[in-house]
Amino acid sequence: MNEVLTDRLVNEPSPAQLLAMLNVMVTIRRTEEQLGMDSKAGKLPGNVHLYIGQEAVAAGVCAHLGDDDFITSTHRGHGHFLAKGGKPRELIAEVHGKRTGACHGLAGSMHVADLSKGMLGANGIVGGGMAIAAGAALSAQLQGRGQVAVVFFGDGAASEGVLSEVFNIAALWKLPLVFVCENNLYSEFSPSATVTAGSLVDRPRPYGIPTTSIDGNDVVAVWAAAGEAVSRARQGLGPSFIEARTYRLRGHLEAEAGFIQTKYRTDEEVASWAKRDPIPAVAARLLAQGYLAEDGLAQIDSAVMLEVAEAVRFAEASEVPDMSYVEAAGFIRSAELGSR
Ligand SMILES: Cc1ncc(C[n+]2csc(CCOP(=O)(O)OP(=O)(O)O)c2C)c(N)n1
Ligand SMILES: [Mg+2]
Repeated sequence: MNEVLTDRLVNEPSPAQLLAMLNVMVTIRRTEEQLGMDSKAGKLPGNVHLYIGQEAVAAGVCAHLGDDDFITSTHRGHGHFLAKGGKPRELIAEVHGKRTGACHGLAGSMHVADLSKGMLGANGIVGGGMAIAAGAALSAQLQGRGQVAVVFFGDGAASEGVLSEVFNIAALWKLPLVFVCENNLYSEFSPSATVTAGSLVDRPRPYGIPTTSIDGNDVVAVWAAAGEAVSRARQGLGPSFIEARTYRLRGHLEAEAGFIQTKYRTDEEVASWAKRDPIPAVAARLLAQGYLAEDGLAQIDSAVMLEVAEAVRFAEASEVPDMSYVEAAGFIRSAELGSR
């Protein structure tokens, strides 16, 4: 299946690296559970698409990236934001539409970005991050400092035409770009099999792009595949493609219970994937290796919960942006402001 990405399991993360990834995954989980509650309580100005269940993908890939590297994300972008080093309080304040948020409350859940961390943005346009990531990868190539770009996208987005264009130019120009397709088996409420022809892992093959399909709920497998892909990119060997097979444990968006009349996936299917939750799996591995105490996961969890609770208080106490703030931030000219 995999022509060039080889010897993945020879290279395992150290216990410290695995613990760091566990921390990231718990941070994503608890931050998103909070945002899910806030959404249901009507406290958010917009919708949220939660990443719960898919945390191992963002954590395993971003473990290889520094602030100088770039990522682009999707409408389901909170996990990518946090894994790339964004802070829960800046995300929570942003999703609450507050001026203390990562984008001054002007971007919200679906467009949150943190340029200081190379997080070029979530994106409400399905497939919208692909060409942006190619541009970032071209910039990295021209700078010649070994930076890489990673584009996260879903199985549904893989059928957007722009992906072919980006495959073509990335392969031709050997751009330092890593494609990470998170195949969670659904596009909104449509099972992949009803909207996706063939197999995703095969799609980059005609362009000569190395490609692999891995268990996206196994953070070690993600880490290993991403490590090779990022290393290839940093060495100037060009793009790679990773299909990470995973599952979202929540709805397509939190509000869906209010308008979806018919079930589009079975309780059994959700339950079977819940048993493959990536977080307890990592904790069990570290425990078995003697690198996590019996209550180690609970301790990580308590610390994260405190941080999230503090972030919520911070967001709730913060002001919403107003038009003068938008003007000061340089997004709009006073002449335009006057005419509104
Ligand atoms: C260009 C475009 N087409 C359609 C939509 C509506 N839409 C939002 S999310 C989504 C499904 C995306 O599925 P996938 O890429 O698998 O991501 P997932 O939601 O599973 O994470 C669609 C069709 C959109 N936002 N943008
Ligand atoms: Mg999907």
